[in-house]
Amino acid sequence: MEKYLEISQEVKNALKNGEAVVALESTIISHGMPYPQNVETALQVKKIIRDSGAIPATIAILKGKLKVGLTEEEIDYLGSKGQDCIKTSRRDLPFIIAKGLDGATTVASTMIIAAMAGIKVFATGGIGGVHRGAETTMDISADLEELGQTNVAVVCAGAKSILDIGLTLEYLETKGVPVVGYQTSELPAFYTRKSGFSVDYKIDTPLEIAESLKAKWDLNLKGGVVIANPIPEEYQMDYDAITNAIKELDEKGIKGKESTPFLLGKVKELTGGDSLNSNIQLVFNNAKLGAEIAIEYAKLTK
Ligand code: PSU
Ligand code: MN
Repeated sequence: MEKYLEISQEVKNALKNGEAVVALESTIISHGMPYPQNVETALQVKKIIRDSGAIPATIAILKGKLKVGLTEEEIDYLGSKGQDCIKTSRRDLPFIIAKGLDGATTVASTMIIAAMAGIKVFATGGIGGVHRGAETTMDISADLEELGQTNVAVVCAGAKSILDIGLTLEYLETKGVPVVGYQTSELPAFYTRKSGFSVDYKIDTPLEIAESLKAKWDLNLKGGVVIANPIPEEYQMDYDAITNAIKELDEKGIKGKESTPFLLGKVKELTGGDSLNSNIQLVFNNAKLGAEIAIEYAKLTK
């Protein structure tokens, strides 16, 4: 493992001392937001986690090494390279490593690397899911399979409406992945606090979430947990833009790993950039909750 995995000294020490660590993904930096806001956001997210009393660990692949705990320079490198970094999910890992390339990690591959390092809590914006039309395209994010098998809790703002939220929930149920609503019984849908779908469990405190995580993993019930944290009220958006973005996706015939970045970019364009600020704010909100959960979990498991 040593040969592949490089954990920063700070993260290593924190893990050794049983302190709270929060993992962060890098596709959100390279593919999820434009430069330089992506880098500013990634650095601010680290600060929020620190200010909340936990240690941030941004994860990516640099020159074929699985890196846990990126420096400011490394985040800037990744962010300015943007979409030229290869979006790396589970299937891609061996090839990016063997070729010594730079890879931005998705939720799935970030979970894998976080688990290797021993990190249990991961904060991001949105997870991948079952895409609309998946009945025929079979476009289902590898994030869902990962949640079914890797022991990391993912704090997100729910599932974006570029996805079929109902089918995403069905898939998670099949895989035994609990969907927790933080102080809400309705699953939030990324830019909005509402989706019309219920979460499995409404939990109101980070401590109770941490207790549930501990119970799950103490019992060897393998897999992750989705912790859905609604976007703060003042940053909510309504978005017909999604429908238009999906129409254009179909017309252009964009498929596979390109579809999520295309839809994210299109929605941003169609909403005149308003969505970017909302996106940034919800990530901040998730980082804070991620830190709070990681702190409670660390106390329970010390
Ligand atoms: N959803 C978002 N923002 C994102 C992503 C998803 O709202 O940045 C990124 C995450 O890295 C996620 C990936 O893991 O897209 C899912 O891609 P795919 O659907 O190709 O599995
Ligand atoms: Mn896909």
